[in-house]
Order: sequence, then structure tokens, then C-alpha cells
Amino acid sequence: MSRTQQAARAAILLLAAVVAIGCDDTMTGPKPTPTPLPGPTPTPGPPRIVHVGQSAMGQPENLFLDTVSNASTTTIKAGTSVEWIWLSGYHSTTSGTCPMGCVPDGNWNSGIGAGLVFQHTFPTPGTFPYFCSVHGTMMQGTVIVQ
Ligand SMILES: [Cu+2]
Repeated sequence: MSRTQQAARAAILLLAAVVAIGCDDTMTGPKPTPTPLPGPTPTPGPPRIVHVGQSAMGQPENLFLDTVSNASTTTIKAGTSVEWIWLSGYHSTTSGTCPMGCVPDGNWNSGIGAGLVFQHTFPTPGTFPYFCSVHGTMMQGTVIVQ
């Protein structure tokens, strides 16, 4: 092998090395999107408390009072429970609407009583109206599940 041939061979090897490095660079270019690892299932928060039979002023009154909104509308995230706590009187929490008289829709019904605690979990988003079957249209509430 002549010096010229050796030089040519060295140049080819060098070129090959540069090309290889270049190829390596392109290989590290766009990265595939990593698949997110399965994390822990988000745990729903504590139940939302709705007072039954008490006003915002703490007086006995025929209404539902959400302890966060201070109104009869309860807004929660899916998977959360609502806990109704009776503070005075005889009432129920009964899902359904009062178009002409109140009609239960069967989602939940505590039954009528005093001093009760009743819990219902809302796994899916939606708007869930309810009423007290003693006081009817006078005592209604809504649970909005987001
Ligand atoms: Cu009532």
C-alpha cells in the first residue's frame, strides 16, 4: 500500500467516523413521547356536608344548606359524597323534581326522619335536583357534579 493509498484510506475512515457521529446525532433528535406511568387513583375528598333543617343563621328552618356554598346548591367533583346532617325537624333528602308535586326519581332517598345522617356518592357528572318529601316545593336542593 503506497503512502497515497494509506492517506486515502485514513481519509475514508475519518469520513466514516464523522458520518457515524452525524448519524448518532440524528438518532438522539426527536424523542418519542414517554408513556405516562400509571399513577395512584385520585382519592375523592371528604364528603360535602349539607345541613338539613337549619338556616345560615343557625335557626331551625325548612331548608337544605350546603356548608360551603351557604345555599341549597352543592357543587362537587365526580366521585365525591354528600352527607346530609339533620339539625332540626322531620325531613328527607329525596332525589327528584317538583314540577307539579314532587316526584322521586329513585337516585337516592333517605326516608323521612329526625336526627338522621344520610350519605350518597356521585360517581358521574350531572345535575341532580332533590327535595324534602315533608316540605315539598318549599324545601329543595340541587347537587351539581363536575
Ligand atoms: Cu323538610
